This record gives sequence, structure tokens and C-alpha cells, in this order.
Amino acid sequence: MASTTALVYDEEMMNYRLLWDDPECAIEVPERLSSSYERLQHYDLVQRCVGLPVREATEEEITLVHSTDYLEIVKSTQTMNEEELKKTSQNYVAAYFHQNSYRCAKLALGGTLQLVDAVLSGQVLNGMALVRPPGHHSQRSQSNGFCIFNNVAIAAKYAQKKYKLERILIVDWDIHHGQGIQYVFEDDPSVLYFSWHRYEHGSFWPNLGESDFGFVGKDKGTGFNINLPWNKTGMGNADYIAAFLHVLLPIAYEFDPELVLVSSGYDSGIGDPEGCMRATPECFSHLTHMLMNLTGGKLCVVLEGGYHLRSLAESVCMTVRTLLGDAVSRLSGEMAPCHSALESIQNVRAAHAPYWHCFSPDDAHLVHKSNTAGSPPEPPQEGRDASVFEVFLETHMKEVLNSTPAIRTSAVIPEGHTVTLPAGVQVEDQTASKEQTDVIIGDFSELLKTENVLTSLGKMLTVINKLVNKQIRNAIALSPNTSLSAAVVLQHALHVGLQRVFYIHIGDLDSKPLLKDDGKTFFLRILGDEPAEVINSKYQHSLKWGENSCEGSSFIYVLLRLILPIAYSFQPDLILVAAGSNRSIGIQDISLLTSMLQGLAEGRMLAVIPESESDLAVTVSSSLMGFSRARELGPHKCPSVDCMKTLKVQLDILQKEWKMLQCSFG
Ligand code: X5A
Ligand code: ZN
Repeated sequence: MASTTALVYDEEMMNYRLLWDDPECAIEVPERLSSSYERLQHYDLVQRCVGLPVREATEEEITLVHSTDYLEIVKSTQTMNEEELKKTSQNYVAAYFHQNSYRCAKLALGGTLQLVDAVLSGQVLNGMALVRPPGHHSQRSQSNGFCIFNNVAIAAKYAQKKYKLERILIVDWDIHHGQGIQYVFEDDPSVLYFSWHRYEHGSFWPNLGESDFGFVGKDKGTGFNINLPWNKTGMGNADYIAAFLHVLLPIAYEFDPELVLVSSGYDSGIGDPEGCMRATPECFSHLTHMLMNLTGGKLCVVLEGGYHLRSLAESVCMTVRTLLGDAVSRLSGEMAPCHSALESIQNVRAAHAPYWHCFSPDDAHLVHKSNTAGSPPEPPQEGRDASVFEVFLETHMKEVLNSTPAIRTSAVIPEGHTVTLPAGVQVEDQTASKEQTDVIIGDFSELLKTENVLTSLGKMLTVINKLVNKQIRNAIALSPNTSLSAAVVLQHALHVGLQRVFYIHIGDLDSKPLLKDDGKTFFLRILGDEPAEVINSKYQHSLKWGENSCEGSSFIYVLLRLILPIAYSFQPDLILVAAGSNRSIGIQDISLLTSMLQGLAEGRMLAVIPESESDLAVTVSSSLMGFSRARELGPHKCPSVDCMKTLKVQLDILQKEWKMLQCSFG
């Protein structure tokens, strides 16, 4: 399967601009495209992508969404003088036309469709279209909010028609509500539309009642339109990640799309004069990564807004890097969603509880209006000028953009053992120095009986050293005793200076890990239904997720609602996943776990797998290589009511410590 990334760009889309004075439209400038493209070149990202030419969209394609009357009006702007252009523009809200607008709008749409074709024909895995004019505000017979043709809405119609797709997800992370997309699909259950947007209780543009959380779609499309209004400015990384984990992703996995389209506006990023939000560029890596595990990775990202040129360009680069499979950078800032974000998240979950199994009836109580009295103070507004953010981003990106290791995945395979791992996995044959192995032998002498075990442990230590030095990104180790190996590895990782290790053990433990409650390790054990000794403390948690009490393939809910939020709160610099016998979750779920967790710790992960389990080893290593992107499993089942109740009890306890678990403020 193709694992390449397409990039659609043509500087011809810079050939139109605002000709008269209009402060509202002045921010939508041609340089939005060139500065993004130049930044992509600066990071050597352009050459790593498959360049796709744009083309003009046909009239037939345009009229998949727009009326012929409107098409004729747009067409007629080609020959208008400035006076006439201005007059035509004034018939619409926040719109402007230029003699080249029609041509550029056809290229923007055609470019978007080129990307859809490349992804759905299997020529590439995913891609991004850098286009203008944007699309998500335009409507059947109206230009609106700088948008002329609705690129993403038409792309969805086109994909349905040409490739007979039955379920398409549109994720609109632009800071404005894409009301144009909502109107096209509001009664259509085959297209799930998610949008978050600056709303401020309706006082922010486009000031529509139907942008609020209570609008969930209509007729057959009821439940398939998700609006997450932000009622305060200053939303940041934690708020966006929480929105994905607690609202979008549970529904998205339940919906099980065949294609994901992103209305990718970067006016939701820091420094943008429209959005006034605070998400830093690497946040878009995380958002992108979280969508790459749906649909087997088929993801088309299409530019919408974004008006702070530097912020826009850096965020575009973070998106493209992630599409290419580079390691996801660590998120900066305190990982706790703000009060107002939690209020919005709770409201949208409540509004959608009747339509989606992933939300329990417990979620169904509404908050209605915000009760500002007594709520904690919000962070101060960023009322500073654009150059302040320029300076911030200059230093910030240097800290964030760490190099991706040259080798993606290493494997430690015991002597005399044969297993065929996916192409590209590098077998480790170097054992750690005597000094290093001696330290370990000291601590674990009783357990280290055979030469074989010692050699293979020595190689695991080498692998940890290489992970720390960024020579490799992740690794798999086959082991005769996974608990012991994990304990040794953990000890060594902390010894060589890692600060926080997130350790997940699935199934039986042959030997107890030596854990200190010093905050350097978070230990999560996933057990089945059988009785077992359970110790829970701040940094140790046992999760019962058995096959009897919790049906198969519903594990995604635990992953989204419990494991990832704790991991995001804990901010590990290594992820250790070990599997023992008597596991209660299947191979596909383990692969989903390792795929999603690669968004943390800069992708630094070691998976320790029992040596006898070749199938598991192959699946996990292909997840580590970035090949398997879940979604060959069919729709995710929903856990039983009992199971959800058990989960809820655990969440209530844990969320006092781990703020990213919160999805309500009550
Ligand atoms: C595509 C986009 C914004 C329009 C704002 C009008 N449009 N005030 O971001
Ligand atoms: Zn926007």
C-alpha cells in the first residue's frame, strides 16, 4: 500500500486579491499561500511529498453543491471592472471578487479533487491541498467569508459519487463555523460534520444560532452534525486535545468513516487575529496524528483560513510532517482544559448522548447557559500585536522541532529465534556495555539465570540507549519473560536520565515491577475478568477490561477516555508496552493502542512481546513502523452499560489527579 503524501499547490492561486479598502476582508492575502509553501521548502518537506498539479474544476463538479445561477454570477466576475466587482461582492457577507477569482476558485476546487482522487485511487496514502480561495463558508447560491466554492463539501459529494463511499467524516478545525458545509449535509447521515468554532455565545461571526451545540442535524441526518462552540478566546493545546479525545474521536470511531476530509483552517492557532486562540503549531501534529488511525490513514487536508502568516506557515508544516509519518513533537503548556472548554465539551456530549453509544445517558444533563459567577479566572487575553507572536514562534519552533531519528524501528530477537518482521525493521545485534549490564545484574541477580536472557537484556539496554540518543524512534523486543524484561528496561531508562515512563502491562505479570511512587513511572495494568490483586495509587492503576464483561473491539473507548488522557496529562518521555499471558484484549486492540500512543513521548516507544507470539510481534511491529493503521477491524462495538459504569467509577477517581480525563466541569 502506498504510504506517500501528496502536496497540491500552484502559485497561480495567488493571482487574485482585494482591490478596495475593506478591513474585514483585508486579512485574506495571496501571501498566505506563498509563505506556507516557502516554509515547507525551508523544512525540506516539499521534496518529500508527491507534488500534484492543480486542475480547473468542471461546471458539473461545481454544481454538485452550487446553483447554476450562482455559477453564472461567479463566471461573470471575470470580465467586470472594479466598480462592478465591488458591487457584486456587496451582495454577499464578508466576500470579495477579483477578475481572477473565478479561475482561482476553479483551481482550488480542482486541486482539492485531485487530492481526493490520489488518495482514493491508492496513489498516495494522504495529502494536503494548499489552496485559496477557501471554501467552508460558501453556500449553494452565496459567496461568504472569503469563500467562493465549497471545496470540501464538493469533495465529499464527489467522493461519494465517484467512489461510492457511504461514510465520510469532515473535521473542520478552522476557528470559524463552516456553516456552508453544515447546510449541505445537515439532513445527510452519510457525511458526519464536526466543527469547533469561536462562538462567544453567538457574539462572534457569523453569529448564527445554528452554530451552537444544540444543532445536531435534522431529519435522517440528526446526530450527524457536531458543533463545539468555544465561548471564550484563548483556547489552547489542552482544550483542543480534550475536544478530540472526549467528543470527536469517540463518535468518529463509532461512525467508522471510509474517508476523512479536514477543513484545515489555522486561524485556530496562536497569534491569529481572527481566532485569538493559543494552540501552538505542534498541536496540529497531534490533531493530524489522531485522525490517521481512522480509515486506514486515508486523510485529505484542505486549507481554509489562517491569517497570521508565520503561525499559519508553521502549523501547515507540522501538519505535513505528520502526514509524512515524522515523529509527533511534544506538546507544550500545562495539560489541563479550561473551565469554559469543559463546559462546551459537556454540552456537546449531552446534546449528542441520544445519538451515539459512546456517550452514556449520564452525559445527558445539559449545562444550558454558562454560569460565570464562581468559575475560576480565565487566562488573560492575548491582546498583543502580530509581531509578538512572530518572536515567540521563532524561539518556540526551535525547541519543538526535534529531528526524527533516522531508524524508525529496531527489534531485539532472542538467539536462535526466527520471526519474519515487516520490511524496514532493523534487528539489533549490539549488546550494552559490561558496566551497564552489571548494574542490572546487581538488581536482578536472582532472576537472571541464563546467558541467553542476559544477552537479550543487554540488547534491550542498547535499544533504550539508542532511543534516548534519538538514533532510533521505537523498538520491539521479543522476550521469554516480558515482565522481567520490562522491569529491567524501566530501571535502565530512568537510570540513563529519562524523566517519566508510561508503562502499560497487558495481562499476567510473572514478576512484580519494582515501582516507586516517585512520579517517574505511571504504571497501568490491563487485566481480564479473573480476580487479581489490585493496587491503585496515584501512579499505579489496574484496569479491568475483560472479555466477558466488556465485549471485544470496544477497547477504543478505554483508550480514548482513559489511557490517552492520562498519558497526555502525565507527559511521558518513553512509552513501555509489555504483554504477558492471559490477556483480555486482542491483537488488533494492542495495535491500536501502540499506534495511538505514538503521538506521545515523540513516538519513543518500546514494546515487549512474549517470544512465542509471532502474530502479535508482527502486528505490533507494523504498527511501530507506521504501516498498520487499525481500521481493518470493522466498526467498533460499544461496551455494555455495566462496562461503561465501571469505567465511569474509575474515571471519577482518576480525574482529580489527571486533568485531561475531565469532560465536564460539574
Ligand atoms: C475561511 C475563513 C473567515 C471570514 C471572517 C469574516 N473565513 N469576518 O476563515
Ligand atoms: Zn476561519
